[in-house]
Amino acid sequence: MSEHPTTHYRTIWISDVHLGTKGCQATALLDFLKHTESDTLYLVGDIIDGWQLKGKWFWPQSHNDVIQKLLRKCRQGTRVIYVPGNHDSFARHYVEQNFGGIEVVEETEHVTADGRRLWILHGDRFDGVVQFAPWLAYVGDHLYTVALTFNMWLNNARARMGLGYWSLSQYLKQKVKNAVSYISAFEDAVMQEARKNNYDGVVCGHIHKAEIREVDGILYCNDGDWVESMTALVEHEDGSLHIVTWTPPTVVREKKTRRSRLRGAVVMPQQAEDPIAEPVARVAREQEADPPAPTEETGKEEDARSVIQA
Ligand SMILES: [Mn+2]
Repeated sequence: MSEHPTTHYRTIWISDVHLGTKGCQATALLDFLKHTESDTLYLVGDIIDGWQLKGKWFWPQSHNDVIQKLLRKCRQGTRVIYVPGNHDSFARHYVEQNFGGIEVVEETEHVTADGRRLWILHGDRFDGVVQFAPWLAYVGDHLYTVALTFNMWLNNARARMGLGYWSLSQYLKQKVKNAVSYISAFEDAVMQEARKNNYDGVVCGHIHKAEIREVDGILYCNDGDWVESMTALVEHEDGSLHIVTWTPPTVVREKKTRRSRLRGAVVMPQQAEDPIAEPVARVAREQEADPPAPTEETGKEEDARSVIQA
């Protein structure tokens, strides 16, 4: 049982849930969805991880429950708008259609109660203009502690093999530094594009880092993720925006459910497993994408194209 009362917001944004992966905090998200209500709920991409599901099937009951909860909210009158991301780009085939009332759009606009026009998109289209791998932001963090121990072991081994000292922690520190510059480069690129398109601000996900900040009159909001930070962006009745960090109830360990038993219960479009869907969508994006003019730091177009996908 959780001690959270039900809270009503004008709008809620969540993204980067990555249903279908072990990292997904479905139980915490379910708790959040049970205790919050909104006129509009935006699903800002990477809700279902089609990339992972293509490889190894992982779909416990709680992941199904999240989908059912979203559909139930829709039936009960919440306007649910789904803006697919790069991990669930299969859903981009359903743009302008709906799944059980959930509207699917490539990107959209939201007007706050106080009249600000916000651009709603996942954010992966900026991968082409921003270098470095975003996953390093949190992988680096955890790995760093482990690295200190591992480094000792590694260098003992290297010494035995007659090799010189090599600092893994230094290497990782550099990676973390790159991740930090990745995040600020991403935020800058998104804000620059929002300004170009005459929006007052932008709400995105993708980099798993919740944030609200304003730079020169442009509002940048990122709703974070449900893999690690368990965050959502909310709009109150007066139009003010806040990040909610959800403290999950006591974590109940989930039993891995058998694939055969679950197959029939999964609510998912068949295209999720279509190996062509993702490459096609990626090519289409690359062709369609109209990235902002390269700046000095991100000027090398060719290098930028080969960036690891978030
Ligand atoms: Mn993403």
